[in-house]
Amino acid sequence: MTNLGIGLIGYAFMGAAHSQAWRSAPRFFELPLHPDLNVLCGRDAEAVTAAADRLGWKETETDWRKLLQRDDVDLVDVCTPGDSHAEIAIAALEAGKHVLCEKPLANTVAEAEAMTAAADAAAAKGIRSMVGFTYRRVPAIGLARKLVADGRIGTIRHVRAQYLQDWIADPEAPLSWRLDKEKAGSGALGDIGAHIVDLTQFITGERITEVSGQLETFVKERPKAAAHSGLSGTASAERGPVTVDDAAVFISRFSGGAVGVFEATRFATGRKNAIRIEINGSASSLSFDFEDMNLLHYYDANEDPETAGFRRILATEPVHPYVGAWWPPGHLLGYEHGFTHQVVDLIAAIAEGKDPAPSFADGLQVQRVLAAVEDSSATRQWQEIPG
Ligand code: 4PW
Repeated sequence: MTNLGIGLIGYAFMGAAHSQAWRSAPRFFELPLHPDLNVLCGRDAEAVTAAADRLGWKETETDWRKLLQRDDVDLVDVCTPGDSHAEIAIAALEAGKHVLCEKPLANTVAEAEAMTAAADAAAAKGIRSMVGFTYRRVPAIGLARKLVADGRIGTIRHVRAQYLQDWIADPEAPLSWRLDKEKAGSGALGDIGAHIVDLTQFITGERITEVSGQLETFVKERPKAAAHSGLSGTASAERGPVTVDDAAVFISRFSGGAVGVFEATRFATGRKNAIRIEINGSASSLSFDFEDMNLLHYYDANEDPETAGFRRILATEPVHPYVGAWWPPGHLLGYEHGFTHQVVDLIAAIAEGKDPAPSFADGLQVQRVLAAVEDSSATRQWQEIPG
């Protein structure tokens, strides 16, 4: 079997999640190419070496430009904050490397446009790119999309989506790069709102065409971080400004005529990673919550009213997307499995010479929705999404 040399940039929360995906994919799925965890890249030599040992990488680099020059790297996996996505991804594509880039694709529409142009040029030479909207790969989400595509939901009337976290509800929680506009582009809007924009469009097969939104920053100043790990950190004595939104809410129209209500916040006290999506159609409804991610709730409006009601579908059968490669029915999957499914799909697309989804063009479209929400909040006007 041919090998696919992987170079991963970044080794914090997302880098660790991607590392385990590259490692576990060939252990559970039959793959046309074998991913080799060749190089892990980070700026701090000591820290990246320790991370490489822990996460299973053979070698390290401290300069991503050197990573792009290596012959043992066929694919560059970008797990850095958003401010470096465009520069790294475009350079990698130009160097002839396939690219997997974390979401949101970029910090601005202009960057996302440049990345999409680079991806299109690279695709013409057989170089593939994908943006990491990993929740698409949750089996219950794949099932929801299939039920919509099979016509089981009928005409979609309502799309309701929330992404709720609470890791900065405490006003003394320290500043992380995710609260810095220069690094992250936006706050809850881009970090987690981007996921529900992508997921609702993925499930419904419709595009968001227009939005009216409101952004809010509840806590304007916080302690600077002394150290970080994942979404938590240790506070230092110094304070600094929060330059992004803490919460983003918006209503929308979809291309098929549905109306949408969206909410993304890290201030939903008690909600840790609740991605809640409900779709109401003319024939039935679907409901999902990531905090119970193996379940899809389904209501069939054609059932006998005496016994009709939402029923729970445990999406752990071999007929459900990706599940057949894992455990017997009822043996649940978790957060990390989505990342494994993501690289499985990417490797398949590379081997088949096809463009994977979600593409950089899909990432650009999400970026346009995010920008429209920001514009709408600033102008207090509805904003159309171009294209
Ligand atoms: O992409 C998202 C993040 O940036 C994640 O899926 C969860 O929220 C975990 O971190 C943030």
